[in-house]
Amino acid sequence: MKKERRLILALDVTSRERALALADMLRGHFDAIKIGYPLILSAGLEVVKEISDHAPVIADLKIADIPNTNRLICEAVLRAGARGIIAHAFPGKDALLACADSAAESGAELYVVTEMSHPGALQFMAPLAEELARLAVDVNASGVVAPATRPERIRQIRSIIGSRTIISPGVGVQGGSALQALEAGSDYLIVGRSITDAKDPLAAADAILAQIS
Ligand code: BMP
Repeated sequence: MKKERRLILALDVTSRERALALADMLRGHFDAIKIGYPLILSAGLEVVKEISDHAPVIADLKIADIPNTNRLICEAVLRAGARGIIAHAFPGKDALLACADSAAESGAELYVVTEMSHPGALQFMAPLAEELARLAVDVNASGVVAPATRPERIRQIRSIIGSRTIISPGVGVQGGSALQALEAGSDYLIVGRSITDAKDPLAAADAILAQIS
């Protein structure tokens, strides 16, 4: 992923046609497009390749299984054309290493979830987030996912992961501020509904770009 716009589009729509139309309309506004279960389960795995024609795809499958299953999931989605994958660290080092190895074999990026952006993440994830970030460093992940809704946590996680990449969801609909997340040390903002559900997605994307540039 080339750091130009500092924006990643979360394309959580369930229609292949709508997804492709948005990817086309918003071409050049994002450094990558993140797609996950909503689109892949609705449109099929081939949609990874189709979206890749517009921007590098990060497959957000939040992989969280035993090492062998993790490897099979990673290989399937990387073979389909994903350039990045997102995995959970809580299943432990061996499970996360399976993802790291698969990503490395494909020259793809691995992002590890630390603390999620929604309120419920405070229940189980927040107390473990720093250990999860350390595990991301241990397996040599490209970066981590850290919440734009809690910029102070981005700052803390940055102090653990050094120069690795931080990608941050939670801007807009979830209440996070784009500027505050970047100021706290995030490299890329992940933005979905504020753009995809807007009457004019192009204008909404331009407005965020203007705000952060
Ligand atoms: P939205 O901007 O519409 O809230 O979308 C945020 C995107 O980031 C969604 O795809 C969601 O699954 C993802 N995400 C998140 O919101 N918080 C996290 O902690 C991790 C995520 O991947």
